[in-house]
Amino acid sequence: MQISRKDFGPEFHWGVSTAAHQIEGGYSADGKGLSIWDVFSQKKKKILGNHHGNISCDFYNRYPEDIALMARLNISNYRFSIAWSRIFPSGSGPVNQKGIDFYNRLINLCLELDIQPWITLYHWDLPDTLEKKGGWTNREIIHWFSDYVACCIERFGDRVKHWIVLNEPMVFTGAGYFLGIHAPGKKGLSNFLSAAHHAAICQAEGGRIIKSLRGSCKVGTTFSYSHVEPFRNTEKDLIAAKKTDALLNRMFIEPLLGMGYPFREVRMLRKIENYYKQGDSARLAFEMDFLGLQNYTRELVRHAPFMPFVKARIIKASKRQVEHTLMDWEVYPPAIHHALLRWSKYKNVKEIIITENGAAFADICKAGTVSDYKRIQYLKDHIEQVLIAKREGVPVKGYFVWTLMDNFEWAEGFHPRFGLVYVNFETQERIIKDSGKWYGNFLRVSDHPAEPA
Ligand code: GCO
Repeated sequence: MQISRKDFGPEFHWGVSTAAHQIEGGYSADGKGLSIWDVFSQKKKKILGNHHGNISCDFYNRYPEDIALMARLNISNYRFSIAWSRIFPSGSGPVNQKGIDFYNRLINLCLELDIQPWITLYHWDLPDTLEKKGGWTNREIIHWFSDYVACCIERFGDRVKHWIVLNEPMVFTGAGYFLGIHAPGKKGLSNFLSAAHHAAICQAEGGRIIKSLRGSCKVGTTFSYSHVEPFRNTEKDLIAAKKTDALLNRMFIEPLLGMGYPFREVRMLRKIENYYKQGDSARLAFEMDFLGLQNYTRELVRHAPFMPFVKARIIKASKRQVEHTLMDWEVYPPAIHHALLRWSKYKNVKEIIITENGAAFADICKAGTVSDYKRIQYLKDHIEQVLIAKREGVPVKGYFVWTLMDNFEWAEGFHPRFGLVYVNFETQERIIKDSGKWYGNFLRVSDHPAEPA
């Protein structure tokens, strides 16, 4: 199928996404406080190759060049996050004006170049001072987070029309507070359930605060979603898939939609009620203007009697010998279509934006070019699936590629390259990959003066 931007209509939002800790560097510049990722990355053997994000893409200093590059690629929406500890170095208390100044410069430059900023308030980099007080496991986080959100809206809400409260709560609570493989490296069920419940309240609370301070802003929040299927067509694998799906895909969206947590499928989740205070059930719900869907792959799941809580295990793509990315995620474009259809069946979902989709491949830079044809195919195939869903009536209103440029991929360090733009981390040189050129061409509208690349 030959697709073009026109098929999606003029209102469709096309963009790219990034996150502060993954690109900014400047980890202690101009009064910034440390975040849990700054601290976690200093510990041995937490990050592949002992990499860290202290400098990363040096976006803190090089943002003018990067935003100009975005304009050259005809990208008209830019989703980025604010580093909480740049604004509040200790998480709460006095504001760091220099941090505010940085985001003002960034927002103003985007607007000058006709790029709409979409801001994620929390993309995993909690101020470390707050972690020392328990971080997401401490119910006080609701107050800390509310103050931070209110400050951002007061300072930037006059120019930023689209706000995203949280990035993938399942991942930062699951990997950070249950498995301990992401910052802050905590483990265990009680850490997870308390962190998860407070995050679920914060996602709704954040929406309420934004709307009460600036009713004209559009508010959303994002969720990771991997379409889950049973490995074999057996009763046991089917049950395993159901439980995994509830945990991975339903645990945060359903309370927001007023449906509560999926207790029925995953019984251990009931223990989350230990962290309830009066009024919490209602407090978990909020009607967002849009929901951000972040999809990369599907998961096949089989029954595994010794796995705690879900008795299920994901079978990796490499084991199944199917096409996969460097993250060992199967390349399976219909997953995004499944996800869109499923979300459209929920009540109260007004608009869906694909806030992340993309792939890491072993990119090689040869004589100043990166021929990443696999990424081009990946993007084309996924965009096509989005179009199919749109034509079927799903209210999908935007698509953002993860990501603008190669960056710090959390526990995987700088190994997986997800960018449309190649970054040489020694020289900080940027090279537009073939996929970047392709996206720039795809986005070009005839009356647009810019030429990609
Ligand atoms: C996430 C985050 C991004 C990742 C991307 C690739 O979805 O995990 O939002 O920060 O870098 O998804 O793994």
